[in-house]
Order: sequence, then structure tokens, then C-alpha cells
Amino acid sequence: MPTALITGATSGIGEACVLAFADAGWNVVATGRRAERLAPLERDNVRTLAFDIRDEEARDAALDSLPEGFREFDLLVNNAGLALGLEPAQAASLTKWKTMIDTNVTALVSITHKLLPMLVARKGAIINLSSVAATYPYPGGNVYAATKAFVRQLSLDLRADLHGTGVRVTSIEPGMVETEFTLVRTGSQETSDKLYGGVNPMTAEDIAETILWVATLPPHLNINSLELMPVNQSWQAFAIHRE
Ligand code: NDP
Ligand code: 8X3
Repeated sequence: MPTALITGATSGIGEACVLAFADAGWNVVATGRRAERLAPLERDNVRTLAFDIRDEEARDAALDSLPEGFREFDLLVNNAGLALGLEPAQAASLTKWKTMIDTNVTALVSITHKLLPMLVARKGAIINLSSVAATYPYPGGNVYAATKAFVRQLSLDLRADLHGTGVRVTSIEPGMVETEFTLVRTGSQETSDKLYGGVNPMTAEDIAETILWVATLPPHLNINSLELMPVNQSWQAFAIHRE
């Protein structure tokens, strides 16, 4: 059975991916910081590792501790990530910006770099969580959106370098998915509930099923990027300021 490493598995899309891939018979290694959220995911075919994705030493020690059968990956799902704040750039926190860059960009680049030789040897795949924010600017998106644009472009450029290796790379670009994302972004459950209320947003399971579908397509087929939105989300006109 193939083995998937899924980051950010303590909630939302990552957790749903772990369950979807495990149910489909894959071996899964699930990671995140909150060990108490990982424990219930453990099954015969699921191992969990608690570490901060930004901490390369902790990451490597955790990966080295994996038992036989869970040490070689056919799929890396780079899902761990976060948005912090919705303030305009001129009022935003530099600390929050750096946390988003360290997590969504630097840590993703580092774990991808570490696993690439193995993925090439096994003709594996990488599925990266980008966002509609990579393409469509919105007020307060600023650095979060920029990290997701990085993720999308990295996905495409990886494909160029991996040409001929058989390794597949996909950028998944969702709009509104109801998870802990907005709670983490704003610190307020009420704000999160208001944002998703009445929208019928996508669920973590919707995205996990899509990711499983992408991962199980015939090996000659690569989905480069895939943008998804709930039906009740679309675009607005340009904002015009009049003096
Ligand atoms: P959640 O907040 O529910 O899940 C985020 C996951 O990332 C958690 O498991 C969290 O684990 C993990 N994570 C965050 N920081 C770290 C860290 N430093 N080290 C290890 N793990 C970390 O949000 P979603 O499921 O919605 O988000 C998953 C991905 O999907 C993100 O990359 C997000 O940007 C992207 N996305 C989400 C959309 C949405 O509308 N929800 C839309 C488009 C993209 P823990 O805190 O336990 O470490
Ligand atoms: C999360 C979706 O639109 O809140 O990436 O930025 S959005």
C-alpha cells in the first residue's frame, strides 16, 4: 500500500485527509503540534507525529522515529498552514507576517526539499494547499495571500524541474472551507461562525475527497492546479476610491 505524509492533521482539511486516505487503505503519517488531537487518529495504518513544522530538528527526529512500513513516502500533502489577522498591511503585525511566512512558505519548502529525493525514487506525488487567495486579492489578505501565491507558483515550478521523473505535483486552491482557519485567523469563534453562517461553505471532507481523487488518478495524469469554491462564493467588482 502507498504511504502518505499529511501535515497539519490536527484539524480541518488535514484531519479529513488522514481519515479519507486511511479509509482508502493507504498508510498515513499524520503530523501537527497538538498531540492530543493526533492521538484519536491512530489506527493500524495511521501513525502520528507531534512537532512544530517550523522546527527542522524536531521534524527530523520525529520522522526518524517512524517504524518500518511508515518511513518511505509516496505522497506528501503540504497542508499545515495558517492565516493570522485581517488588518490592512499598514496596520498589520510584523510578527504575524513572519509566522505565516515561516509556516506556509519556509517550513513547506524545507520538508519538500527533504522528501524530494525519496519522492523521485518512488515516482511519488506532492499535493500543496494553496488558496483562491493566491489569485484574487482581498482587503486584509496581504501576506497570507502572498504565501499562497508562493505555494501555487512553487508547485508549477516543481513540475518543470521534475519533468521526466514521473513525480506529480498539484496546487489545490480552495475558497471558503469551514474549519478552524477563521478561528485561528481572528481568535474569535463568533467571527468564524458569522463568516460561514448561511453560506453553506465547503467542508474539510469536500477538500479531502478532492485530494484523494487527485492522488489516485492514473499515474500519467497530472492536475496542475485546482480551484474550488462553494456555490455561494464568487467575486465582486473592483473597489474604486473617489476623491
Ligand atoms: P485549520 O486551522 O483547521 O488546520 C490547520 C492545520 O495546520 C492544523 O492541523 C494545525 O495544527 C497546522 N499547523 C499550523 N501551524 C503549524 C505549525 N507551526 N506546525 C505544525 N502544524 C501547524 O485550517 P484548514 O484545515 O482550513 O487549513 C489547512 C490548509 O488549507 C492551510 O494551509 C490553509 O491555508 C489552507 N486553506 C484553507 C482554506 C479555508 O477556507 N479553510 C481555504 C484555502 C486554503 P496545530 O495547530 O495542531 O499545529
Ligand atoms: C483561505 C481562503 O479566501 O479566506 O485561504 O483567503 S480565504
